[in-house]
Amino acid sequence: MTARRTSFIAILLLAVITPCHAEDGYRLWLRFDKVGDEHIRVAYLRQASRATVDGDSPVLNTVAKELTAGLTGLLGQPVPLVAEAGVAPGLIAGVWGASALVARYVSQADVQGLQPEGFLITQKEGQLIITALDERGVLYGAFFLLRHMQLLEPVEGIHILQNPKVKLRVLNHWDNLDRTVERGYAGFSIWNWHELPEYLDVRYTDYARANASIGINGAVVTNVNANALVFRHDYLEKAAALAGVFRPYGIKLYLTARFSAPIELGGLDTADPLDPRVQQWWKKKAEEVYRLIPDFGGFLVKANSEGQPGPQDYGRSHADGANMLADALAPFGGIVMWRAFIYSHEAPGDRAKQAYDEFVPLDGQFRANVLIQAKNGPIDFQPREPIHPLFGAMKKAPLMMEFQITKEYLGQGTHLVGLASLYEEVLQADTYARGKGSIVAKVADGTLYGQALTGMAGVANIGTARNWTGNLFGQADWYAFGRLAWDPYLSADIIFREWAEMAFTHAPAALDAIVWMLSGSYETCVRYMTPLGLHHIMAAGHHYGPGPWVDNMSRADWNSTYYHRADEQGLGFNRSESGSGALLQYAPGFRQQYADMDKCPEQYLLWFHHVPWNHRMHSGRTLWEELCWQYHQGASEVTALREKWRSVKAYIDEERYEQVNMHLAIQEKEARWWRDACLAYFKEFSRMEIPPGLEKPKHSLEYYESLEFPYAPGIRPRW
Ligand code: BDP
Repeated sequence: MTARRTSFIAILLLAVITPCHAEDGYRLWLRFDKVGDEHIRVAYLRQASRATVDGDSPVLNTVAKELTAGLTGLLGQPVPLVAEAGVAPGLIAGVWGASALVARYVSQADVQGLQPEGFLITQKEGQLIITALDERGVLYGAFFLLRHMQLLEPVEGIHILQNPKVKLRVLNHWDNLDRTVERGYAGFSIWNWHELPEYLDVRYTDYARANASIGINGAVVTNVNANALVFRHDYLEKAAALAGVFRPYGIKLYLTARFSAPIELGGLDTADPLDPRVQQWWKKKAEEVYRLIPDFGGFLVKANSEGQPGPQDYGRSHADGANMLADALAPFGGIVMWRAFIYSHEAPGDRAKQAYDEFVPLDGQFRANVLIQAKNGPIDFQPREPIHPLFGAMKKAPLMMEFQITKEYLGQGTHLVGLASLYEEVLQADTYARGKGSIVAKVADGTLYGQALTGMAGVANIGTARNWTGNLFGQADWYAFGRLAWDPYLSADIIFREWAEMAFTHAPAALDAIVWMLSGSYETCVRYMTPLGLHHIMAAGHHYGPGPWVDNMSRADWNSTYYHRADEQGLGFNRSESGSGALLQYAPGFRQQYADMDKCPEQYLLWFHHVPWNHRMHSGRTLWEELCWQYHQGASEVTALREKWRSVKAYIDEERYEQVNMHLAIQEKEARWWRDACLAYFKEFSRMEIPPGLEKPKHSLEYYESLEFPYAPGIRPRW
């Protein structure tokens, strides 16, 4: 090959892989750029160059809008909406039973197996049909088809029937009415209460469509640390305006209910759930809410936890409190999501045991429209926790999984950590509640005990940042949550690939690299933050960065030292039978795996055991050596992440490339900070040196302890 030809080919190649316009991440995974592969584009054109949406309603109009816009983008030419696709091949969407046009092609037998919100996509007599038993199903079918095409999958002979496995797929916004976001790392709240209800920011619509595209059907728009004010009529009108934007996208609006609202807002002298005046206040409030928002979803409640008011203030139980609210909502079809994230003021024994101790005895006492919402682990969204003992233990009340999408304890806004791996690990974990195979996904979808009402919640990572999530890769976590709420059995790697392909590129080399980054990043983060079952060793307050030395908080169980229990003998929290006994809250099959220090899977070793520093690990290293090794390994894996990202530069637009690049540089620095600060601290107890070949901490322990971060999100500067 001549030099001229080589350089010509190089220029050509460059032209093909160099994106022509800058991107800022706003479009998320819904970019719908023209399909580059001509064969595939022509095949799509043959089938979907025109579309008919049979029916006229807000949701079906959304279907029409999304299909025509998405297809127009993908096909690179206007895809008109026609009255009837008719003779020539086209796309038809409509509700089965309501659409005569759909009925022409799809029989009763074809829709066997469809459930509410599920959809069928099939090809009949040259027509591509999307149908469902209800409008939401058609909407999800439309978005599924668009994703299918974004992923360049063939439509020829397509036949897909899907039902959501979980009924309530809900984002929890920890957004305050003053627009600050508790544990939010992407700017301020997107809800502009000041300008609502008149001004409807286009973001509300874009937010709703992003959610609908992944099957999310509910949004709690206010913080669990709730403000009663949101139930004042003017606020409710504002909330109603938001609900109006969400409705055509199949999303219900929910609010957090402050338990003491009857006092603060209603002027009563009590919020006792058994007091008829209190019950009446909530009933009236529910009526008012439903007058304004006829499809209002219900309440999310944090009660008697971290200082929030609750039924126990009046000597009543969680069931009394939840049922009172459930009764107020029941006439309108509303539900209560009652949180199990509670730990008492008195802080007795092991905090990990408290939710189980309080909730299991109440199982069977909750109304049918109450779900118990539990975090994935028994403490608090730590980088890695064993599953919450409530999973599998609540046999009657539906247990709703709460994942954190915002990365409060996993690097906040600066770290790339693919949370789908964490979610997958939890959902695939075996509770052994009904023998082997009783995995958490079966609790989530209700099949373990046959619960009809099921739900999954994710604490949102969305804010005013132009790219929605601040850290661009946070979009993958939002996406993953939606996909897993729809189907908790999906694998993380499939989700990573879908997202990377839609958000970035089809180029195999780049795609492999991005998926590689995402799929290893969770383990990496655990290694440089809390390896081997360590937990809750972050800095106090803002939770940014390491703080294993924290020991002066007002509550014992807010201190890191309470959790790691480092001493001259060893490290870790003995939760076995000889310790706090937390392990006994799990089913026998589960217990067996963790009871013996020598056999306990090492990822949870220090969660369940206090382990001598010279304990021999599976690797042959001592605990101390292994700890050092894990921290170093984690930090060096971040360096590898950075290198990998560099390898995709040619395939990514400059703007997003740089966004990620800058964050990775911070992550690398912070991973080393975690490593060095933690090892400098634990070294004081092990009294052993950092093993040869591994870097020693850069600074003294005093240095790490002295660091302050007045600018960290979630803290008010003191100066
Ligand atoms: C903790 C957060 C705190 C939340 C709490 C909760 O630090 O801000 O209010 O969880 O879930 O992790 O209620």
